[in-house]
Order: sequence, then structure tokens, then C-alpha cells
Amino acid sequence: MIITDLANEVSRRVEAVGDGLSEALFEPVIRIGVTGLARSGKTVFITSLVANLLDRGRMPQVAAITEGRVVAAYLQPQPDVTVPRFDYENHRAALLGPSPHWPESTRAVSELRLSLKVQPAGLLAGLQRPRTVHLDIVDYPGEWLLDLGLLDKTYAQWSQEVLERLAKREQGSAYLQGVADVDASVTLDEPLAQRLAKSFTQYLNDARDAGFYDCTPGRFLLPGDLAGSPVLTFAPLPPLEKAPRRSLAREMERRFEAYKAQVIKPFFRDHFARIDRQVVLVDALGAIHRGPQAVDDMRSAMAEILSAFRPGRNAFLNRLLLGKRVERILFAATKADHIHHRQHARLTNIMEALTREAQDRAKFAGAKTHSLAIASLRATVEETMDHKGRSLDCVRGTLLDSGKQAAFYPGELPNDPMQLLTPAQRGADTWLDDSYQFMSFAPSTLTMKPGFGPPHIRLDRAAQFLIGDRL
Ligand SMILES: Nc1nc2c(ncn2[C@@H]2O[C@H](COP(=O)(O)OP(=O)(O)OP(=O)(O)O)[C@@H](O)[C@H]2O)c(=O)[nH]1
Ligand SMILES: [Mg+2]
Repeated sequence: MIITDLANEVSRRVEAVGDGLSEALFEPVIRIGVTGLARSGKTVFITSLVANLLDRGRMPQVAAITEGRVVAAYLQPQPDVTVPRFDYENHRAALLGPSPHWPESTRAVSELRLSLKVQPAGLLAGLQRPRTVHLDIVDYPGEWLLDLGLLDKTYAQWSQEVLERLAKREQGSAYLQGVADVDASVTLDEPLAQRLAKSFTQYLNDARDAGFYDCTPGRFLLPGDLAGSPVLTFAPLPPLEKAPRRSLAREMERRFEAYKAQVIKPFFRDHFARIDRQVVLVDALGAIHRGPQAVDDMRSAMAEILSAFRPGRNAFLNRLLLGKRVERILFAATKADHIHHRQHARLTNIMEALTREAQDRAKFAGAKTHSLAIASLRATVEETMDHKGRSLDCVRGTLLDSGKQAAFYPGELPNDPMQLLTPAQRGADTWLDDSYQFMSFAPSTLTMKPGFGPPHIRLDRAAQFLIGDRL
């Protein structure tokens, strides 16, 4: 174990003891992690959840709210002063302002503290004063969890795997060509290293745009303030028997190791290891719309992402967690307002099937899991229309591109999720029977009633599962 690991572990222990004390004696803190792949709906989820906890009229499924025990909710400065604050006010203004639009893409970790004043339940409840429960909500990209797999690999192993993967994908050809005549044993030439890293980053972006999810190192896609730094200036090279000191190969290896130690590990230590409850958002409808390949790819990315929640998965993580684990994991298929509610149960089934493998492991490890089809912000209304003597369950909303109102039939999801997952696993290119059309809707203009948050689908059930037992 390296010294910094040891030091980190010690400080984690101290912190764990400290957390325990303050929780028992003072005010409980529940850290809720919100993650998912790019565009899965994290920002909209957090914004709507917070708005609906501040104004609780649309949250009947949260028991403590229905029982009238949540007497106040307010935003507070967060305890982690170096983490960017989740920009609630701006995201809320985008979604619920006079010309509603979806919020900008967010590319890093952010955090928000919402505090609830809750009257205790039970026999002596009337005699006790309300207590304060803090919810620390942390938004982080799911892609960062994929990086966990890199910790177990040496630079040579990683290079070999990545180069094999590239050879199977058209997006990889440019990089492979570029690297073919590179002599990795020559002394490092920084412009060459930069060219290789740039070309490799281009591959990662192209692969992601083509719908592949296994695009690590995750920070190459979302560099934030690390853009251009040496930890992001490496790329895979073909194997070399003996790389001389100061050679290109050695330097690439050094940077790969630095990425593990200084990018991956701090994320797991500072954010992941402290999460109590986790929401994993999945844009299953979007993947279905893109076709079988996207569905299969999403399934394997989910398995990989969720393996981070499996105890014993990784020695580094074990030391960090010290037996602490995420207590509850919610898998939520987002944007369910794209389909009629009669199909929501089917969407939930698909969601369960997509995460089955990973869910079984998490269950085995004692975490409680649950799947839901939700819409954080409902952008449509339902409508049943007659079409050639058949009645079709449609949804109506404002189309994102044209701004026009339209009602439209998205197609029927199958009763048995395997009808989607099996062709996907077998490598089919298109769906056999149906094609699924999901339009992009703009958020609708709302008149907000006092005491009511924005309209949603099952956000209250999501909240009840995540925090209901602690209120
Ligand atoms: N109809 C509908 N669309 C949604 C909903 N939530 C998210 N979307 C759509 O999904 C897009 C992505 O949502 P975000 O919340 O920004 O997703 P994200 O996971 O934060 O995305 P990144 O920050 O880019 O990783 C939005 O721009 C909307 O088009 C919803 O509840 N209903
Ligand atoms: Mg976001």
C-alpha cells in the first residue's frame, strides 16, 4: 500500500467515526448520489426533486409528507466547500421560467444540501420537537464509475484491450493508423504524445456519439479543469518488450498510473465512498429508440457501472469503504412521459431486465434495490385517438425542434423484456416488429400553484424509497 493510500484510509476512519457521532447526537445527514450516463436526466431529476420537496403538494407517496410531519424544507450551504454547488436556481429557472427549456449539459460533480424539519412519528411524537434531517444530494457522471475497472489494470493490459476494441470499430481506424508507425521506444516527444492523446480522445468521442458506452478513461470525455494536463495526455500503445527510460512508452505508462492515482482514486474517496443512498437514472427509452445495439451496449455499461456497488469488487474500494455500503439503490427509467401510463409497467420490467445481472449482485450484498419508471418533469399529456378503427394511446406535447403541438403514438413496448434484450444480445441491427418513435418534447409552460412543485411521474415514490424510512 502506498503512503498516500494509508493516510487517506486513516483520515477516512476518523471521518467515519466523526460522521457516526454527529449523526447519533445531532442531525442526521443522508447523502444521496444521483448518477447515470450522459443525458440520462440527472440535472432535471435533482431540480424537480428539490422543487417538489420545497413545495410538497405533489408528493403524496412520501409517507411523512402525507402524515403532515414534514413541517419545513429549505436549502442550506453545503458542508463540502470545494465541490461546486448544484446550480438549482438556474436549472429551475430554465425549466419553470417564462420560456421553459431544458437545462444545459453538466459535466462534473456538484452538490446541494436540502434540509427538512420533520416531526417524529410514534407514541411520544407529540412531546418531541421537530428534528432536522439533511439531504446532501450529489450529482456525478456515471462514466466516472466505469473508470473503476482501470484500477485493476496495468498500462500494458489496458493498452492491449483498448487496441483490440478499436480494431473492431470503424471509429478506431484513424487512431490505429496513426499509432501504427510510432516507435514507442524513442525518447518522449511531447507534441507526438499530444497528437496521440488528441486522436485517441477523438476516437472516444466518436465511439460515444455512435452509442458505445465503454468509453474510458471517463475524464477524457469530460475533462473539466483537467483539460490539456499531462494526466489526460496519454493513449494506448502496442506492447513493447523493454521500454527504455524516458521513452514515449514509459511516459505514457507514468501518466496512466497518475490518472489512476490522481483522478480515479480521489473521486471514489471524496464522493463515492460517502454515499448512503443511490439513484441510477437510465434513459432506456432513448436506447430502445436508437436500436438493438444501443440497448445491448447500455446493458453492459449498466453491469459495469453497478459493479462499483458490489462489495469485494476491488481491493482499493474495500479499504476505502471499510464495510460501509450503499444501503439503497433505485434504478429509474427516466422520461416515462414519452409513453402512455398503460405502458409504464412494461418500461419498469425492461429496466429490471436491463439491470438484472447487476441487481442480483447488489441484493446479494444486502443493499435494498427497486426499479421505477419515472418522469422528473412531465412534458406531455395523454390522449387516446382513433386510428383506422383502432384506439391508440398517444402522448401530446410541444415538439422540441418545431415548437408545434403534436400528439403521437410511440409504439407498443413488448410485454416480455426479453423480446428486446435477446435480439440486442444476438447483435441484431434493427427491431423485428416495431420501431419505437420517441419524439423530443420541450418542457411545457406551467402556471405553478402555490404549495405545488412541478408535475412529475412517480417522483414521490422515488423519494419515498430513497429517504422515506429516515423521515
Ligand atoms: N420528456 C422528458 N424529458 C426529459 C426528462 N428529464 C430529462 N429529459 C430530457 O433529457 C435531457 C437530458 O436531461 P438532463 O437532466 O440534462 O440529463 P443529465 O443526465 O444531467 O445530462 P448531462 O449533464 O449531459 O450528463 C433533457 O435535456 C431533456 O430533453 C423528463 O422528465 N421528461
Ligand atoms: Mg446534468
